Amino acid sequence: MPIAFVRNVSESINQCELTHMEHEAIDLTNARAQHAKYVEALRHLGCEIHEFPRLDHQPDAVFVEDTAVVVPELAVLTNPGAESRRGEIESVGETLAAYRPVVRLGDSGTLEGGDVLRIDKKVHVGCATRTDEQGILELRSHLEPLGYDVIMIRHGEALHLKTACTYLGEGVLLLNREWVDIEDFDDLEPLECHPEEPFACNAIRIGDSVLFPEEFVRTRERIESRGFKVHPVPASELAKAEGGLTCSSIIID
Ligand code: CIR
Repeated sequence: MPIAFVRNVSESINQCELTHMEHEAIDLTNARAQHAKYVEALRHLGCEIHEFPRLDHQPDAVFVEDTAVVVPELAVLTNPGAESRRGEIESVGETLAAYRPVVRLGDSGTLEGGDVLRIDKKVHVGCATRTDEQGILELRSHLEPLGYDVIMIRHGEALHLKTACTYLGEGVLLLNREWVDIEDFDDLEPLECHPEEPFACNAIRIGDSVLFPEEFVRTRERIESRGFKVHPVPASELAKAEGGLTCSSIIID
């Protein structure tokens, strides 16, 4: 059974980092209600849920994905490009140590988990605002000896690589072509988001379903037409903090 690590929304969420968006008030009650539905959906789709302790003084702590890259053999704690987020790492490491040997990236480079898209032994890593070349080199030094191919991908205006694309399974990459180039992904079939829904490329495949934001109905139609079963969840409140669905969990097998 997969385990999904999650963390509840911090009281200080309105002080979150923003890169491409203007500040818009986040309703904490609604953010927590939507987060609870997300956790319930993960449970419904077969995940065992493990909660990291809440960190109210860390505004972005709900976005646990950015703090660690976990493969079956190892957990690599990151050095987030956003300095304000570095205080999130310790509690994640303490918990993950019960499941994997844990290593930590040094502070000469930066890397956030939202930039890491792993498809089996291929680890695609976005290089842009939050992750730099040195961070990628360090991740590679941990993963290549384990047989992983670490591939650097330059992406445009998206905050993270997984804002621009995620893997739906069966060889299909959901992507926004404005932000990422399908040629960077060997042999994958592109499925483009609807042009009016540029943020609709962040989905999570679990079991035989695709967890997907309920707001993006046009892209949902495209995913369903391609033959995938979609499990919609509300995600509009944390989207104001530039968070998508993958950001709010670390899922391990
Ligand atoms: C940040 O800018 O760090 C947060 N406000 C949003 C992080 C979203 N994480 C992700 O896409 N993996």
